[in-house]
Amino acid sequence: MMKLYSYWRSGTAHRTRIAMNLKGLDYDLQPVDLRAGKHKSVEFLAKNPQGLVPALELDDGTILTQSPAIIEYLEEAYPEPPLLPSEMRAKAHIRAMAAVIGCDTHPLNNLRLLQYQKQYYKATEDDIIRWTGTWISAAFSALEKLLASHSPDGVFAHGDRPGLFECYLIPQIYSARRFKTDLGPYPRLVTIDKACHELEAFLKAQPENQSDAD
Ligand SMILES: N[C@@H](CCC(=O)N[C@@H](CS)C(=O)NCC(=O)O)C(=O)O
Repeated sequence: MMKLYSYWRSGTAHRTRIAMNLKGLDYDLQPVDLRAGKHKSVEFLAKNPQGLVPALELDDGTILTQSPAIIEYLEEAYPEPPLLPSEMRAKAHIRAMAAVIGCDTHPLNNLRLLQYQKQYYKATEDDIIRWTGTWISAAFSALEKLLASHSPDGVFAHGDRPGLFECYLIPQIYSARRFKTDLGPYPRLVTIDKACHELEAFLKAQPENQSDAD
């Protein structure tokens, strides 16, 4: 069985768990305690020299890293059900919206950046909330507009099922709530979040439902 190296509150591990659940894949969850610094251990660095979760160990021992690469691998190795639309332009729009979160938002709010700001710039909790809120709000404002122009109908970003975009969005909304970002201006995103939380694949991936959650 595939092994997923994960941390319950990691947004990137969360998005990978959702993708695996949407595809109905079984995996053995291997918790890596970020707060205890286990991602910097010799054992874990041998699996991922970047010292970041997630990492996915395949049945033959191959280790994949970087959640976008892992999810693209899963999409190719297990095409059904697809996470991406088949039409090329629709696919590009979905990938772009996922990248708003994956490339331009999550990295700015990651644990190591926040720890660095606290250590070297003496950032307070208020500073951190302002920082994270700034980038989350910028992304969510753009996503509301992108969804309105690319997917004006229905609940999800494409069709009547969640896919790649929702894998990225739901962990980012979880993080936005954690950092006290006001979600009032983003009604479509909140509607998508609500609809996803009625689905088993998302509930099973929720941080609080992980074996290493505290
Ligand atoms: N681009 C990477 C980012 C992975 C990443 O930043 N993981 C975080 C958890 S969400 C982590 O391991 N952080 C450890 C740290 O910041 O020290 C991916 O998508 O897999």
